[in-house]
Amino acid sequence: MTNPRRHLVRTVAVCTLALPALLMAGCHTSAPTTGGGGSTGGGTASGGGGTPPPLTKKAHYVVGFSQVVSNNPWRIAETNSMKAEAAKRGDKLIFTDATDSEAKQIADVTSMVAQHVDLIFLAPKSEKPLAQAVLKAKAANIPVILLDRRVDAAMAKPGADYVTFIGSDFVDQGKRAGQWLVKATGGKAKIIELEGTAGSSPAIDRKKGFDDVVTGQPGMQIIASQPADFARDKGRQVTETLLQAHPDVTVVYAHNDEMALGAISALEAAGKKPGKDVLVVSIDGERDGLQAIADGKLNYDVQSSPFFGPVAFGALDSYAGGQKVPAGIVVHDKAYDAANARQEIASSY
Ligand code: GYE
Repeated sequence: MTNPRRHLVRTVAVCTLALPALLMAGCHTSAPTTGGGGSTGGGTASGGGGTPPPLTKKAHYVVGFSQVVSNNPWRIAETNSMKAEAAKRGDKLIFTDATDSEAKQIADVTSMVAQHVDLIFLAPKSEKPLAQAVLKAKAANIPVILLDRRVDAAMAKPGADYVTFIGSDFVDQGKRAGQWLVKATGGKAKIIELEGTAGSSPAIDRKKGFDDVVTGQPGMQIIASQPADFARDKGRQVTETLLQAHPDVTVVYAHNDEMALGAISALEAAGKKPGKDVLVVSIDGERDGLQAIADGKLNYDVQSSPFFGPVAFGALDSYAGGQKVPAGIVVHDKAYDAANARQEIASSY
């Protein structure tokens, strides 16, 4: 079976080599690059076989964008990027917000299928339930491009059941957060980990990348790890509860900025100084996150770029033009700390 992560790793290596001009546009900092390879063969809708449905080249397209939720700046920046790119091209974007509900997101995709859109951009909530939505679209002969989260590769495969996955290397993001902490703490830490939405690819992979680094450090220990749904309020509530059982915590690692910001409030309410008594590391690079670094409350933030519009529509064009679209298009992310956060605030979201 093809391992999607291998596509992602290969991607980085081929980024600087000759690639279609449209996709090369993503080969600089914080924008997507290309890699991997699609499979070919006869089509089935059961998953794991054939090729994605074809897309006929047109002057203008009607496309769906199924967003998972709109409760934070990262999601809003992504939506704005998709809407702006569609408007610039004169394409029609049918937008839906699943309000973080898997059932609603499946219904949203089903409704796009019923409207016979040309292609569906899907930012799936979780890996398994949303694989079904991908297969439904495939059965209706509508190609899908996944944005920012994957679906389970055993249920639906890039290059076969859907065109491609465009997004960050989440394992690497978690690893970078862990490596920074090893340096900052000299390998000594008691860590609370706030996980993203259970069953979502960034939560699974950001945990894996980070935990792998920590496991190799005898003086570092994850004393509690719990989902807080990528949400600020939940991040605050979960941290509040965990602090009662673990007042000896020295680090909070959050899978996104929103949860880190919630944790910062909880730490302050408990009389601790976030960024000093308890180090806080996170992922995303929202404006509020960068401001928290400038304020000395967040220590390190690995970027996860939400600006998918140009690359998403670039991949659509390549696919419609009959070019081979790689199975994975990886976003390259930078990182923020006290040395650069302040000057990045103005251009953040
Ligand atoms: O980090 C988080 C969001 O899927 C990469 O989801 C995305 C993550 C992002 O809600 O803030």
